[in-house]
Amino acid sequence: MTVDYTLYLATDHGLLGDRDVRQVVAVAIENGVSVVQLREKGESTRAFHEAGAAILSVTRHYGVPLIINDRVDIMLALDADGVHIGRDDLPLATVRALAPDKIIGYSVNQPEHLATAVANGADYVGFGPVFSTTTKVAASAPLGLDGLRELALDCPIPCVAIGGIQVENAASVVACGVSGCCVISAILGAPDVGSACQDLRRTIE
Ligand code: TZP
Ligand code: MG
Repeated sequence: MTVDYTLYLATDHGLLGDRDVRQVVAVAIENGVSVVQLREKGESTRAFHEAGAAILSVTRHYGVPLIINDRVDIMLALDADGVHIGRDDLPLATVRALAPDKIIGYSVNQPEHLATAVANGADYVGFGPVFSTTTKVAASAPLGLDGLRELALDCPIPCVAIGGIQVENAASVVACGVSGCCVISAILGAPDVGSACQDLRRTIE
């Protein structure tokens, strides 16, 4: 599957509030989101799986890939399109063996992590956090634009930037050479999800 990483939305149910995740994801896709990640920190396995089934019905309808954060078991149970893992999750080589044909993303914030990702068959990497963010608990120190540029320069696979990306800084992030931007609060925290997606998409392109 060829993936368009231009505008990558990760979910956060704290930011969704009472809104129906299916509706929000549908509006986001209709206005430019090209990949969706279900990120459910602190939810039960059952609730995570249920949220995945709900979102998958929407992403399938639009032909957009759904990536599951952290949990290869839930990704396989749903037959979702891929999984995004980091250094605290199952090892990348193990995940690749379990899911030979799925999209696998790997979180990177140092050159050594990028080497691990490439050597073990990741399909794409996420570079972050680029800027400081309150969305992720215990995120590593921000890379800044210089750190991001250095990682992107040597990257032989698609890469997305994440962490504190807003419409105001998205152009400078893209200028570092990434394939796209992954955002949470710039979309889910916006008063109008559709126009936030349109503004981000236009800026990134
Ligand atoms: N990984 C690094 S920063 C981050 C994740 C999941 C959170 C990004 O959220 P936001 O709201 O787009 O800064
Ligand atoms: Mg993880």
